[in-house]
Amino acid sequence: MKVAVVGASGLVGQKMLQIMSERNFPIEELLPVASERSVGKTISYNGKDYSIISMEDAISAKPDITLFSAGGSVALEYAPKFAEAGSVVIDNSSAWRMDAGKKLIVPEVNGHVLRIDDRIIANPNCSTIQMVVALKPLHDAFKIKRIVVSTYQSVTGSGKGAVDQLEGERTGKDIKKVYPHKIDMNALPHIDVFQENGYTKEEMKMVNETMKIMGDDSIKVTATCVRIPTVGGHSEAINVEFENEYTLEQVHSILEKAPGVTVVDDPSENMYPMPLSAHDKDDVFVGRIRRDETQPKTLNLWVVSDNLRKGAATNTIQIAEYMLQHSLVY
Ligand code: 11C
Repeated sequence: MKVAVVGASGLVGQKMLQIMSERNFPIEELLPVASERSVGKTISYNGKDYSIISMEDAISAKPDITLFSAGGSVALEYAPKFAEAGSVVIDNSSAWRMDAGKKLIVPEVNGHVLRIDDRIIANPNCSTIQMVVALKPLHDAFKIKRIVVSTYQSVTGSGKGAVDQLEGERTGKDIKKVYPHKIDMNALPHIDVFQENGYTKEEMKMVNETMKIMGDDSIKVTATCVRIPTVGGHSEAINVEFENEYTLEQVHSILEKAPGVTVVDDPSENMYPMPLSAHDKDDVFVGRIRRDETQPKTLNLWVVSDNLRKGAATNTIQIAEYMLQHSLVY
């Protein structure tokens, strides 16, 4: 496969390269692409140096697969050009996610909807991915009516500048701020921009993307997204109400068998998922599984995952792997 990675020098682009290497993704030719100012610089992959090339050169090279992690406006402009050149494009930005003609994919949840004529495929938002991986098997068993989710999100979700801001605040270095407030020793109930309805764009992504990925517009979602000074992954406190009754034994048994899920739930041993332990792992970790005692058919869960891996790069590579395994790349 000839594979282009657009945004190869960013946090997610770098993670994509690392994960392709770990998983022996079948790359015959790698085309790293980044902004004009990075063209000509080198990046290494599997111990070999590669020169960063321009978007135009990458399009002319007609890659079989193009992985985008370069923001919405770049994806809107260039993803169709790669697709027209015959590439399967998998885009990490929000540009194409809610486009009715594009699929929004988490392979464990809805990989089966992919078809050979899908040329631009959207990768969901990180906080949505980990929630649907944990909840889809429970939806299949008990049918979800409503989800109330509060997130505790890692600074890595805002890119390298945010990691630098946190580090700068901890070490007393004067660093350009990404957030409107100090992030160290703080919690900001503000991820992405505020919308007219008072919710942030991140919160509305969790609402709209969940319904699209689950293929069920009847699922009600309400979210509060909060940035906290962690780097290892995003955490979510999820309250979920089902149509049908469940038992905790059934929930445990379903989640233990669910693809991409690891249950860590032994409070007597202080065992529960945490960003520190989820860091650099591909699974979605679920714990604190307990009944909501205030309402029937309702469950509380704590869900943690590395947002740069399953929340971004790993999911993208898994979509590409799914396309290859099902002969959907030509
Ligand atoms: C964050 N979830 O943690 C965001 C990052 O739509 O892909 C990813 C934004 C997106 O800030």
